[in-house]
Amino acid sequence: MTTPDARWRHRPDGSTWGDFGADDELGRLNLITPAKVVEAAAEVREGLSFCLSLPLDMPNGRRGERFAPRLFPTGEDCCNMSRPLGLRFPGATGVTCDDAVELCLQYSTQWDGFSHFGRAFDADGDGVDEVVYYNGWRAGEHIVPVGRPGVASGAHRLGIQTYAEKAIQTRGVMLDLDRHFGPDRKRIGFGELSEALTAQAVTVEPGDILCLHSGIGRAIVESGGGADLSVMRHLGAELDGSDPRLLQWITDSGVAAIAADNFAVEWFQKITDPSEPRPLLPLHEHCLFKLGVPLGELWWLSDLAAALAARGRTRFMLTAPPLRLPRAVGSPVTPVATI
Ligand code: UVW
Repeated sequence: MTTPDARWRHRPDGSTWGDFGADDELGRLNLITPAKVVEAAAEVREGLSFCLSLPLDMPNGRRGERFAPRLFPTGEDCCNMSRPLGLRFPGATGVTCDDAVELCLQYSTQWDGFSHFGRAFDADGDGVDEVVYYNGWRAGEHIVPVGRPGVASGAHRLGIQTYAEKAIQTRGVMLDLDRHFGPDRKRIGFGELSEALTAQAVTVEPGDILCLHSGIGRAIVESGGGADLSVMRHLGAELDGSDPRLLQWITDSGVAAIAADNFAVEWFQKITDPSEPRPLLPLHEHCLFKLGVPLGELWWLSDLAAALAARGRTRFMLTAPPLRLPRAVGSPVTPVATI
C-alpha cells in the first residue's frame, strides 16, 4: 500500500497505516463512533462517577528525566492581602490567585501520544531506514526536534491535541489482573490474558478501551506519595509485548486504546546483546507505532475495579480527553468512569 503523496511506500507488517486515511492521526480511536458512544452511555445505571487519575504529584521522586510537578504562583502569591483586586479594578473586593506549573506531561496519570514512540524503518523504500511514527509521519519533518531554526519544535502531526479534539468517550472494560493473579509482578502473555478474561467474563469489542488493574496504583497511593520506585517495580501484572499471540489479540480485538495503573502497561524487555537490536517496548511499538492504539499509564483504577467487582460488572462509560495542548507528545489526563 502507498499513500497518495508517497510519504511512505511500505508499511510495517501488521500495521493499520493508511487504513483510516492517508493523513490519519487518530488510529484506532476512529473506531469510537457515535453508535459506540451510545453503547457506552447504556453502561450508566446508577450515576456513580469515579476519578481515574492519581494525584499528579504521584508516584513520587524522579522517574528518569521526568520530575514531579513544580507549582508556583505567577505573580504575588495568593495570601498577599496587599494586592486586593480593588487595586487593579477600583472598588472591587476580593483577592485573586494564579498558578503556573512546570509539568512533565508523562510523569503521572497520562496518555501517550502516537508521536511519543517511533522507530527506524524504511518506509520510503529507498533501502535506508528513517525514523517514522504511526501512519508514516516523519521525524524531523512532522515531529520536529528542539533547535530547528524557524520551526516550532514538537509534534506538528500526531500531537496529543488530536485525542482531545476526538473528545475521547467510549465504553471502558475492566480486567482486574490484581484480583485474578494477586499483587506480585507477573508477565501477562496471551495465555494469562485469556485465562483472566474468561475467569472474569470480560468481553472486549471494537472501539472499547481496555483498562488493566494491576494493583500498582493502590501501592503508590498507600505509600502516601512516598512510593519507593525500586519496590514498585517488583509489583503488579504487566503485558508481555514479546508474546506475538498477545500482540495478535490486540490487533484482532479492535480495542481502541489500552490503559493500566502500572508504569508502562508492558514489561520492559531485557536487551542482552546490543549487537542484535530488538524492541525494548514491543507493545509500545505494536500499539503506538503500528496500530494507532493509545496507551494510558499510571491511571488510578483500584476504586473503580472494586466497585465493578462488587456489582458483578466489567463495563462502564469512560470519558478521558487529554489536555488540548498543541504539538505535545503526551498529556496528563483525568479520566472519569461512570457506572
Ligand atoms: C517510556 O518510558 C519510553 O515510555 P512510557 O512512559 O510510555 O512507558
